[in-house]
Amino acid sequence: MTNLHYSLAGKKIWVAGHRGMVGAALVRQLETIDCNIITATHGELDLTRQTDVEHWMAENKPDAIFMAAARVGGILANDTYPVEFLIDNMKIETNVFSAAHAVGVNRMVFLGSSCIYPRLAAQPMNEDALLTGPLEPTNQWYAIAKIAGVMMTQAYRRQHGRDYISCMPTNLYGPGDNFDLNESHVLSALIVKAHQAKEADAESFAVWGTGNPKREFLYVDDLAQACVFLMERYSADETINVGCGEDITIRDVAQTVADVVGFTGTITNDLHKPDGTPRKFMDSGRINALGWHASTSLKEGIAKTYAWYLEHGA
Ligand code: GFB
Repeated sequence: MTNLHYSLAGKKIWVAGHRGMVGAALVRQLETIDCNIITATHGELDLTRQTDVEHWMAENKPDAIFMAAARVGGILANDTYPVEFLIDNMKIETNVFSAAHAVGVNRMVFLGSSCIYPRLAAQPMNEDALLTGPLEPTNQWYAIAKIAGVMMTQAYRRQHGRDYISCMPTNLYGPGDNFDLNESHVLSALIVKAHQAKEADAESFAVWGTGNPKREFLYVDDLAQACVFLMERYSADETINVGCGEDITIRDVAQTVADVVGFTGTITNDLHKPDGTPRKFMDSGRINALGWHASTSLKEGIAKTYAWYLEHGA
């Protein structure tokens, strides 16, 4: 285990995006630590409005920030709303970074996404792959905004000595996920589809695309634990991957979801929908070497997410 670099004990910690799946998991993780968590709902603070962010930051002056606020979505949402995925995320990042620096916030973890890497990067992808090739067209807008966020951490480190870092989570799922079939990521969508097919006693449900792409899935509470680990123990310019160390085809994860949900029918393919990146399996060797590993298996994570969905979403 690498040494403690920054202690959260007694600090005022802002979780930006606390109502999202990642933000809520970060709050759960931080509640196990003696620190003062501050949050702001979208109604209290619109992060796309610069002066509002400046006023809020000056009033609240957090010691450290987990920057988990973003406009997020699955492949269809990204491909449908390029303006929002690029502009809203650029505004949010620019406003938070500049206002944080202006009031002297010296510690931040910025959360990116594995889609920042080139569409056909060598697999598994390590951090050196960044900006070495063309992006996946379906989410290039979000990827550019997230790459800009990585560059913002590096710019503030270099020019102002701010101890800001960025991390690159792989595909995430878990409690608090988005279960809207048009906006959501694949795993939450498959849970909804398998559940609805079971309830309707349907013969089948459809996955988008061929089912051949592979994805790496990290349970969101494992990510939150990794983010706290990095806040406390990582300080460098380079971004750092956060993955679970194995990936799976969409076809196989759909079958795993069906098994967990208890749907025994067949799984078909909707070939009118895009496959997206063929594979985006990350090399998480650097964070593993620091002492963090994912701990929730895919089947266990799906079961926990399905239980949450039944309690809150279905
Ligand atoms: O999770 P997902 O929407 O986004 O899709 P990406 C992953 C794969 O699942 C694609 C297939 O190959 C989809 O074709 N898929 C199958 C489905 N059935 C479904 C379904 O019902 N819904 C969805 N959504 N997919 C995202 C980026 O890429 O990865 C985001 O667009 C972000 O910006 C996220 O970076 C982590 O994994 O393809």
